[in-house]
Formats: sequence, C-alpha cells, structure tokens
Amino acid sequence: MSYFPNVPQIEYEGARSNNEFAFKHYEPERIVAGKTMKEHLRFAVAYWHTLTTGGADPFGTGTAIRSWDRFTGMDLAKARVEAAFELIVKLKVPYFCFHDRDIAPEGDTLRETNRNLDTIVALIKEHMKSTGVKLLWNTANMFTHPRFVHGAGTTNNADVYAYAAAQIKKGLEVGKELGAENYVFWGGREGYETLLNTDMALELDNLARLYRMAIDYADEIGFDAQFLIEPKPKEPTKHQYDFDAATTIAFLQHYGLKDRFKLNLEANHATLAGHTFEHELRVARMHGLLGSLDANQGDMLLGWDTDEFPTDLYATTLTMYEVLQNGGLGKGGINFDAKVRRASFEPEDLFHAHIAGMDAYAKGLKVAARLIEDRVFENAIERRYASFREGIGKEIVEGKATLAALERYALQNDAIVNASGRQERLKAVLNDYLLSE
Ligand code: XLS
Ligand code: NI
Ligand code: NI
Repeated sequence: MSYFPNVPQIEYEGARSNNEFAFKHYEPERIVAGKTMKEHLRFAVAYWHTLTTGGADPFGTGTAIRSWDRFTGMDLAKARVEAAFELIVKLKVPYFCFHDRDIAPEGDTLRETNRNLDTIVALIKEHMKSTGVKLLWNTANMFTHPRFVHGAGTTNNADVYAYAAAQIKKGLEVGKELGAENYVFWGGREGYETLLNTDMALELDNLARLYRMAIDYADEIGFDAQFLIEPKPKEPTKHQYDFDAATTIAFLQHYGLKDRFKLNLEANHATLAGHTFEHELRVARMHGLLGSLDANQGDMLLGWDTDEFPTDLYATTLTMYEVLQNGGLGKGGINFDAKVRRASFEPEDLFHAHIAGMDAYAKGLKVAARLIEDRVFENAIERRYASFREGIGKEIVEGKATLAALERYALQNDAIVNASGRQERLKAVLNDYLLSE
C-alpha cells in the first residue's frame, strides 16, 4: 500500500522539463568539482516537519492531509515509518534525521517511553536495511514536554537534569544501533527569560558537564558519530545560550570541548541572529568547525523561525561556496529542517517542497563550483589585500612590525591611496554566473 499514490519516483529530467515531479538541476550522479552531486549534497529529510507535525500554528489547528493520520498511538508511529521511507526513496534522498519523540510517542513512564522507542527503532532499522537510506543524525527532544519548562541541561531542577541525561544516553544508544553519522544537540530551552532568577554560570557549567558525559558515554559504547551543536539565538527561550556560531565556539573553547564538537548551522537561525547563513558558515569554517547544515530559509518580513524550504538561489550559491571551500561537509549533510506552509496541506506539497529545495541547492552547487574554478572572488580578494604581501604590509603579517615602526612609516607616508571595493561589480558577476549556468 502507498501513502503517496499520486507521486511517481522522482528523476532528473533537466531544466527544460515541465514535469512537476522531476528534478531540474539535481542530477545525483553528475560530477561537479570532482565528486558526484549526491556526494557533495548529502541531503536529509527532517522527520519532524515532514512526518510528525501537521500545520498547526498558534492561531489554528493542523491543516495537513496525511493518510497516516487515521491511525493513533504506536500504530500511527509505525505508519509514519512506512510513509517516511516511501517519501525518502521516491525523492532519492540518501539520509534522514529525527528527534526521539518524532518517531515514537511517550509512555506513562520513562521505561515505557524507551520501550516504544525500541519498537520503532527496530522497524526503522529494517527499512534502512532494505532501502539503503541512512541516518544523518538523531537528537533528543528536550523542549516539548512540560518537564523541560525551565530547561534540560540548564534547568534549576536536578531531577529534570537527570531525566535529560537519561534521554541523551538512550539517544546515543539509538544512534549507535542505527549507525547515525552525527548526533545533534539543539538547546531549545537552554537559555533564560530573566536574570532575576537565573544562575547563568551554574547553568553553563552544567550544560558543559552534560556534553562531557555524552562524550564519555559515546566512547564507552563505541559510538563514533560526530557531535554537533546547533546554534539559535532565541525561540523558544528569549535568550538562548548557543546564540550563534561565534558564541557557541567560545563556549566549546572555554570548556575544552572544541576537539569533539562541530556545528550544525541552520539558515533561519543565522538570520534570527542578525547574520547571513554564509557568515555563520564562514565563522565555523575558519575554526575548522563546519559540521552540517539545516537547510531552510526565513522570511525577511517575519521575525521568527519560519523554516521555509530553501529556494533563494543567491543564498544556496553562497552557502555551497562556503561548503566547497571547506572541502565538503565530511560526515555532515544538508538536512531540510523545513516545513511546507500551512496552506500547502496536500501530501504532494511535501514532494514539491523537497524538489524545490534540492534543485535550489544543486543549482547553488553548480554555480559555486564555477565561481571557484574561475577564481572570481579569490582574484578580487587577492587584489584587495595585495598591500599585505609586500613592504610594510608584509612586515605586519609576519609579526615584525611595532607601533613605533608603523609610526615612522606613517609619518613619511602622507599620501594614502585607497582603491574601490567594487561591490556592485562583483554582484553583477555573481548574477552573470547564476543566469548562465
Ligand atoms: C529548531 C531546531 C530543531 C533542531 C533539532 O528550531 O532547528 O529543529 O534542528 O532539534
Ligand atoms: Ni534545526
Ligand atoms: Ni530551526
């Protein structure tokens, strides 16, 4: 039986195809910059947005038509697994990601909850085996249940902290069982509302302790996934501790955790923090910490995490530029942490959305590869910083300059000449590449 009877297997048909159920740019086996598109992009479906949630917003209930919704409880969880793998295979997506609570319902006790999880994990394992689909990452949902009202790793309540630890322990075991390539920590409630009741130093120390315990346990059970932290500045908490890449890197450095973690960066979280996505990627890349991507986009006119499917070609191009300059994402991938709009409630919309996102990233990859091959920005940047390769600039870069020496230089150099940054010209060239690919 099929959950998406109206949707065929999606194939690449090229830019001229007008088949709505075909890729126009994503050609999995095509070689770009030395690797297949499939190897570069490592796409993943996000279980929560695609299988679990149903289009509810703070003003209205769910709208999504999902044929698996006729079931409840564990039957619903099982039906979602069937639907998930049908969708993932039809989309030719190699990976998926989930929170523990996306795939199986909570029971009355932690023991029962873990039993539910085990049942679904076993079913997922069978499907992974028969389809070859792999788990990019899993994570623990430590933000939905009311027990996490004051946080999980940064709660004031040690009983809740212990519960969170138990949940992470189980998550690592599940990750190992399913061969997850990464394990994610997103601190949805790891932040604070007011300093009037908050011991920030204790909360941060405790969060680091929890990460340390997770590393130790992963080592103990031989789970060799890459640990990832996903920054976000706010929502649901007013002020989240993993605000952005720079803040998270400072945290990792301070607590001596930098060599065991990388970052899972999300486009909409970047814009919520007042950055572009490429800024966040560059910061992580400079520190060797670019791990994985949550691909989506926000809305310029809305100030929250709208998690739209990524269709902005400028953004996907500049994102793939950073990824290529990073030498790829290693164990990471491109996870569509994105949801169809509430008004796009038909099951087919799930396919249109993923096809749009995959094509936008494929196009971005092709354009970025050509930009790099032609050294478009590299040449411009090299010229712009030429003054640091000779004379006084070279001495500065080599650490030979002192304030006194620079003063001597400045005193006899009255005619400073600057050159244009040529921003508009570079943007026009970027347009030319986008339009001609
Ligand atoms: C929410 C986050 C979340 C993480 C995984 O804003 O993006 O979905 O990716 O917990
Ligand atoms: Ni995310
Ligand atoms: Ni998000």
